[in-house]
Amino acid sequence: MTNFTTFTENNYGKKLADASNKELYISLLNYVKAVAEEKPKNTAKRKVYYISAEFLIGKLLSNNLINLGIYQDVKEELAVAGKNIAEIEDVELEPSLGNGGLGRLASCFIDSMSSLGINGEGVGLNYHCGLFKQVFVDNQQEAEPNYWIEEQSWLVPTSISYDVPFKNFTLKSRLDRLDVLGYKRDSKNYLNLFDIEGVDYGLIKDGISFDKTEIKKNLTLFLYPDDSDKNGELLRIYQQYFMVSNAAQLIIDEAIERGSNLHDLADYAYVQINDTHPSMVIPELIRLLTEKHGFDFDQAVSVVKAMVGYTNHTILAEALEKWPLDYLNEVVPHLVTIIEKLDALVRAEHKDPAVQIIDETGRVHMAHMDIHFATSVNGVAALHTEILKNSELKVFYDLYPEKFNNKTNGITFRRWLEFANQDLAAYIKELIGDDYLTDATKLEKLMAFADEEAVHDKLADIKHANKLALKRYLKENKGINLDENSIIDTQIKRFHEYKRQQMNALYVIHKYLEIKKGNLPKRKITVIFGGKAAPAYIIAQDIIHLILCLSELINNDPDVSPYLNVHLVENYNVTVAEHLIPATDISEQISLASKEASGTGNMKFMLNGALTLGTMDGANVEIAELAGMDNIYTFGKDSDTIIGLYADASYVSKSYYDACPQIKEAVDFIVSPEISDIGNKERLERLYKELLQKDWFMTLIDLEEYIEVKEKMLADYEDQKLWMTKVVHNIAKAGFFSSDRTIEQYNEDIWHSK
Ligand code: 26Q
Repeated sequence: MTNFTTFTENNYGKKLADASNKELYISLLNYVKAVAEEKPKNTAKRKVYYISAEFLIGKLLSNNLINLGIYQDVKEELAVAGKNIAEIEDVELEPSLGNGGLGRLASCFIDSMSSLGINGEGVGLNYHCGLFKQVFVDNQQEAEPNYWIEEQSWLVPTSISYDVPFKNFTLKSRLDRLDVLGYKRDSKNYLNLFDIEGVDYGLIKDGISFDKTEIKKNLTLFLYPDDSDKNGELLRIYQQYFMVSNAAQLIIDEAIERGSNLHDLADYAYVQINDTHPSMVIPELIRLLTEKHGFDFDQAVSVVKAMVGYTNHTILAEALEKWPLDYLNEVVPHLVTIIEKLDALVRAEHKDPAVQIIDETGRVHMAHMDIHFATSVNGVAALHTEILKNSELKVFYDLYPEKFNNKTNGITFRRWLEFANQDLAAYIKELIGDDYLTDATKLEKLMAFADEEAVHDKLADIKHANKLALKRYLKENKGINLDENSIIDTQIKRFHEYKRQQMNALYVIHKYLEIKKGNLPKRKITVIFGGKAAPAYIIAQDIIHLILCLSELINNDPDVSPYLNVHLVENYNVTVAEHLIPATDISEQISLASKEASGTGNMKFMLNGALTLGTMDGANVEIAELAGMDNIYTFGKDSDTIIGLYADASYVSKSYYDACPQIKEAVDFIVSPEISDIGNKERLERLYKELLQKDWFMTLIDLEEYIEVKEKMLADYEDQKLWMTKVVHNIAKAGFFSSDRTIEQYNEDIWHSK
């Protein structure tokens, strides 16, 4: 392949210097696609199909250039022509095929599968509008459609198409693919995104509302439409079945093509089910084997049982899918027949009602079906897996102890360090080389520099430069004025009560009141939030509203704003994360212990030299173990205590409010005239009442200690030698959180591909 300059001249008849950023983006897109086309596919006999309703892939240009090993060359070619690669990156629209952690994890995993040369592909849906775009109006979240597919995109059309039968009609699919290029590897995989032909944008009315019954025109219009009503839930079932029926047909076709007689299908394919959203792939594979390939039922079950694994990402009861049989009967009656037979198989073996697939109210427990018919059941961090084994899924662990295993999540260092924090990556390379990009444990070599003042100084310079870059980004794109000389304290993730953004907001109130009283901090603090709330999740919207009101109040108060700023960044997405994480000092990981299965943002911050302020939850526990308790700031009740409180229903939020004047003062401020004058009384009062009367996720139980530990952290920041020593420890020990390690473990213990 020629270099980019020649490619552009040959294909577009233009010198780089004469092309616009948009033209350069299009040329780069096609250049990368041309290079990718020449790469052979991975070929190991057993192919992994990672089926997921979400792939939060982020922008692809830079990631692809880095993985091809040509990022620096292209950057220089552009620079010589007076062009800035960052401005060309800006032209790309971010695909929004995921909500949060689960979708981003799937994207890191396909990157790692390719980077390790594993024959493994993603299978999902190509949502045309994806996750909604968040806009703030009157300090409240509103949702707009996010159109991300352009005329020229990374999607590569194929001629693959299947018929997917529903009760009342059959839908034809089309398959578009993205090339998934491994880091400096001469082979590739695909992300397979199934779609329908007739998507109709005209169905969209106000915001993101649309006619949910027009399945033939809306099936891939949005990601997870609001499922608070029946039509929403039915559409979700249509989407899920469409995804897995296509996946199952692809799996069977590809296996046959590669010489399988289908009785040996498990030698050719392994299906990883990412949460329960793709669980119907189990009965669908069985249906296809029996109806189309002459298997009897028991034969089909034993083949399928040897080729699926289930990953659990949550212990929140409301996120565990239980579809009413009636709904499934309305959409996919042919699958209900199979599910009932599977349920009968389970009943013949096990009498305990807690392990049945179909419960006494006629609901299908997708996770139960997965566990009975999978070879492997895994959690996503050590603590999470222990909770699954000892409480949430204990009855199943007692039945199948051999199936349960842990696979602590990971992140791809190519995107989250090499790309997002180029100065830090270059400095690490200078210190220890860059082989950590393929063997992350090599980062440990940084331990030799933990106490070196020159290294501390350089790391501080890099952090400052990243704050300046963030300042420019926020100014240009989000209308925010960032103070680059402040301590940057960041909480970015979906808005959910269990993640406790409201606790951070109460800290902000506390700090505001302290400043008003004249207790001024040594250094200015900027508290940054980012995240979307599900449109149907009222309390989460109320929390967003409170933070936006606080932001307005505080940033405009001349007494306070020299010491404290609060920002909620609009439309948080992967691109925003790539800017925020490298500039952050304090990583907020403050979920109620036992509730955050893993977290992956926590790992990204650690790798980028932020210190964690967190509870002993999810992967924070492993961060603490690896970095050492001296190098992380932990607080709060532990998971056993919290699980105990739920078990005996003994948490009373009001008792914490009554017992601690600091807490009372902060909570009362939510309905104070200062805030009420700015905000919406109904929202603020609802949130206030929720905290005092219910507080299901126990905000107040940890608030006092949270304030105390955060203050300690801010004080420690003033001792830069101490702080930077901790920073080096964190970066050096972050190697464990490479998704390459996670994927190697999946392959070693579950997939056995290669
Ligand atoms: C379920 C039923 C109906 C509608 C929607 C859903 C639904 C949608 C999305 C349920 C769950 C999700 C997403 C879950 C998720 O992102 N979980 C996160 O997964 C990460 C990767 O393992 C973990 O790090 C996080 O701790 C976990 O919250």
